[in-house]
Amino acid sequence: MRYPDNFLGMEEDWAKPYDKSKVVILPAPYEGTVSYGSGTAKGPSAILEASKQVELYDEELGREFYEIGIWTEDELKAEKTPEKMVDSVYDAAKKHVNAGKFLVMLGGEHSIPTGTVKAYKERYPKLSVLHFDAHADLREEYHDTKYSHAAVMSRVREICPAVQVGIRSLSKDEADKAKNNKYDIFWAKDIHDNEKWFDKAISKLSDDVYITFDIDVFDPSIMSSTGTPEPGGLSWYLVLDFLKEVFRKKNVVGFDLVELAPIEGRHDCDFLAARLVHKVIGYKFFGKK
Ligand SMILES: [Mn+2]
Repeated sequence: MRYPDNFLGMEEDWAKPYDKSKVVILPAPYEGTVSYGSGTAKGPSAILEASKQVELYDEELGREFYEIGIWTEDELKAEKTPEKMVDSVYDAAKKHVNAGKFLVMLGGEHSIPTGTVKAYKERYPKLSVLHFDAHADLREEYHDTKYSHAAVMSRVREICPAVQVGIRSLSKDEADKAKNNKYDIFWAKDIHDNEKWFDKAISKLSDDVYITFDIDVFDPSIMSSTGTPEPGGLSWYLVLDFLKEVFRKKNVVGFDLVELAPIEGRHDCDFLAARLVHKVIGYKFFGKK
């Protein structure tokens, strides 16, 4: 995908070809199992559009990142069922994972990471998943499908262990399941105002980590453009500080950002998502001390 539609809206001179790029941005505008507010299918294009306004220079890391090569793929076609979509994501992810790329998938709704996690698990047998979300997503199935966004962490936990961060909404069944299985969950109420939990959360992860990031983990005051906003979310700097530590201490192999449902006129939310992707790329390649 060429100028001006790639991530950061880079001119052809700066946007390296696929084989010279370390990062692959994969837009996956799928929206098939959404339960409340809709619009996540427009998430990837809104992030790409907003990314044109992101400064190439990062003030925190004191440098630009684009020379590592950031390739933007064409949008993944939406499939008819969530199960087929997960397969399609898996096939696409496998290609990029095998090519050694740092994959950044832009959703779309939160049913699709099952495909990326499966692809990464094949390459990194000791993979663990770090999950940011307001919701536990631990239902067994939802609206008659096991591949619903509301069940995604049940599917992911069938593939590999996970640590869940920022959770503040779940059903009684999900709560019972989490308790009975002693799942590692860091509740928003305990972590939103301090960093004391950072080391403990990181210690629960294996060395190779895949991050799935539901944008609704942020507080709705800074992130209202999402289908199921929940009060009491995390702040920008707390999330960045935690991510920075994770990237320093672990081998983060892939990342997805899901559930942005753009609202016309709320450019701040689209921009936040684009800036987060840029930060993550910076932490991955320039964040080690
Ligand atoms: Mn969520």
